Amino acid sequence: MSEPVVDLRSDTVTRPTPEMRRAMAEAEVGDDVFLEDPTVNRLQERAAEIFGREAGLFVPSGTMGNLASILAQTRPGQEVVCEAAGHVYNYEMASMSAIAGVLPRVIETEDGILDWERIESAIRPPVYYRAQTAMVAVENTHNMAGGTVYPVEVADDICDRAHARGLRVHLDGARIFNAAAALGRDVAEITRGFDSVQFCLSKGLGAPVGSLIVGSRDLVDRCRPIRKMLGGGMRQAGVVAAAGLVALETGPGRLAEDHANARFLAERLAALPGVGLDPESVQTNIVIYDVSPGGLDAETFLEEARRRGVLGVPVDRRRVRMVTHRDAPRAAVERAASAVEEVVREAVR
Ligand code: TLP
Repeated sequence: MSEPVVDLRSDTVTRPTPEMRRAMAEAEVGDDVFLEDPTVNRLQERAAEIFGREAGLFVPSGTMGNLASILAQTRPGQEVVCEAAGHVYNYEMASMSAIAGVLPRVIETEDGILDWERIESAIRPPVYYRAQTAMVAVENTHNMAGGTVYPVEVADDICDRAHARGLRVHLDGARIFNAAAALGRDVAEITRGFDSVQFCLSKGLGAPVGSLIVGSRDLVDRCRPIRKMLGGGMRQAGVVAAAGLVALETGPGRLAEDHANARFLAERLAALPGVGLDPESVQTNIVIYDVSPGGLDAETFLEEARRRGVLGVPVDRRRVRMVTHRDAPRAAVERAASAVEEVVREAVR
């Protein structure tokens, strides 16, 4: 029998565990548009508690969580400062412009990590004939920079100084639990300065669906009607929230294993002459590497890897991303490393 495919395209590919499926089958439900789903309410309260905030809102996706947070805190014609390789700017269908009517003002960085100095230089002067900066959007971990983590002091500094300038600060914390695991800190501590925090249940935490926005009660009260407007008012959503609760309680504690597997993969690949990668740069569960030193482009490389039962995604023409997660234990990651070694060796032969 052939071995199962090792799917490292994303940590979104994880399937619900038997415990999640049981919780889903047994979930107590009601109509969440009437605010009457007890499981959704429990998930929202628990998320708020974990993040040390007043309230939480369950949304169908990280994309909706980011957009609702932007809509709630900006007006059309204003600007949002964000990092050039960030998710809100590149992978959300330009929704901040198409729907919220705001203009992204992007800053390029090497590692995805913004700092106040760079942000400040992108803030518009307060003259009536210029678009005004309303918000800074930060991504932690930074996906396409390779899962990089914000030092807590840098995130705090951005929030403090942005607030002093009257700006809102949103955190796309799709993988904030990975950042917390890498830093050995609580999510509440590392997100305390942000006005709105979006985090995903359906990535490394392993739930099938869903994200939360956490923040003040006022923020959540503003986001709820926006969620409805965007078509995200769900009815007996407790069925999925139940899996989310299991993910929230059991997911964070095992992320260190994904990080160790990512580092293992990175070290194996960095040893190959055909791969450009510094394993020290891999801080969490995302490994991005350059296959061009071996004379390959990302698409050709990925096709060859697929033929050997290993999946990743292209980042650009030269670089490939592989993400470790619960459904790819060490043995699977070892197989992935061996397959990549074979592809690269054959290419450089
Ligand atoms: N990221 C996906 C793809 O869209 C790229 C992935 O495979 O990594 N913020 C960040 C930082 C994300 O990485 C993602 C998903 C989202 C937001 C959006 O979450 P969903 O997919 O739930 O809308």
